[in-house]
Amino acid sequence: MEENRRFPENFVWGAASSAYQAEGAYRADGKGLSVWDVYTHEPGHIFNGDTGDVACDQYEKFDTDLTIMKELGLQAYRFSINWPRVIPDGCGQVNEKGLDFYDRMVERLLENDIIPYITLFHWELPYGLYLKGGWLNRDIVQYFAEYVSVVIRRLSDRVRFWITENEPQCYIGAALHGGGHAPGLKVGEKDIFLAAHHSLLAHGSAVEVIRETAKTASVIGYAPASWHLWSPVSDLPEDIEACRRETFRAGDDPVGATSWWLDPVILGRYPETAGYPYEKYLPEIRPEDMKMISQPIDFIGMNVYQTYRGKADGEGNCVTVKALPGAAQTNAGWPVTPEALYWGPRFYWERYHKKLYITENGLSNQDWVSLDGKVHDPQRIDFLRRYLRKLREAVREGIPVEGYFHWALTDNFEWASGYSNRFGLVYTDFASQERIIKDSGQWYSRVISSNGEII
Ligand code: GCO
Repeated sequence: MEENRRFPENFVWGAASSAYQAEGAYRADGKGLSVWDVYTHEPGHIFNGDTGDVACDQYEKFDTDLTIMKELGLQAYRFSINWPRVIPDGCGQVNEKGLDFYDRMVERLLENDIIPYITLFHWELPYGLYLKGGWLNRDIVQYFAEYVSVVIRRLSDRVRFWITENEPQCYIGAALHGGGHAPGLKVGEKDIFLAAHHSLLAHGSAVEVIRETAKTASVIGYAPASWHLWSPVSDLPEDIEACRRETFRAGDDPVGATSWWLDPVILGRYPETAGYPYEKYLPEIRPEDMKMISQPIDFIGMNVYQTYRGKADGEGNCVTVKALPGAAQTNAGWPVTPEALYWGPRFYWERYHKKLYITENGLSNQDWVSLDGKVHDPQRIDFLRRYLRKLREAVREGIPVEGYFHWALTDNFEWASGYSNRFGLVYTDFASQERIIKDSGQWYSRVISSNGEII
């Protein structure tokens, strides 16, 4: 009998974006500034001096992108709300025109049977709050709760799926520790852990607001970066165990570690960090803090692109195995390692027993418009075929991955690398704002309609 190559019948196929990377309209209709609006205007931070002032102009061209989503047969679309577009100063006065934009996005998506998955924070920190200390000021927990409350009041009658925060390793770690992300600070260890704690409290306050005020039964997730992932080079139990331990070890770079973010949210405690003297850096943790942080959520969002390879060294450690010379890499120089989409879900499920979505996966590719006017990207198709086959293995072993969001829908603003890294299923001509569905987009459309059978 033909083996069943399909994903589960209720598996959700989508694509993703984020506000600063796609919307543009950085000063339109009363929108306030975010730290990225300011940071990209400061010389030297962004490749080629690119900014997100216009990006994919999705503020004006959403209907164009919606038509493409419909043509691809997308079942869901993940996007973020730009906090200062809704509350220009980050706290206080609401900008109704900003809310109206997202209200219309939700309406248009639902009219086209596309489920909105909304990320409440994808790094768009209001500049006004940065000036009040940003994530270093515990008041941000209340400001975030107020912002979330405004969004939930307007959209939760039609939106069920929420992701509170995206990749704190970036907007705390990289942003405050000299990692090339806005606002581009280099604060001390103590402040990094303080900001991290506040961002976890803000996550908890958002869960509380959604649970208490949403007008429909909400499904809430949290999406840290999944780059701290080791996959075994063999199926030997000792190699698997060594990689599992390394994946969740918060050792020499706790704030970069997955467990630093997911253990408090799911397990209600910070992880052990063998060998790293982090205790002296931890901020004051008030009695109610861990309870606030670890309010139950419904899923973990996994942004998975790659994995290290590892094996046991015979002394209880995991040795990272170097890639072979000339191993496949993407345009961004990331290794092509499809096993990430098997071992990541498996290790997360075994530790947290929480449903999962792949909230980001894809690659940067050297895409351009060929003489025939099309965008041929066989590398992306091969990459996705390999990764999705590994994901299908995990799902068929019973690991509850509920859906997959390709990063990204269209080529967009890729942070410090500007527009030099194209991640889209859809090509964006940033001069004309024309869109061209790439070969991979046409292929992904068939993946969706066959529920994965063609991979
Ligand atoms: C991230 C962010 C996205 C990136 C994407 C490609 O994971 O870094 O969520 O905004 O653009 O991952 O780097």
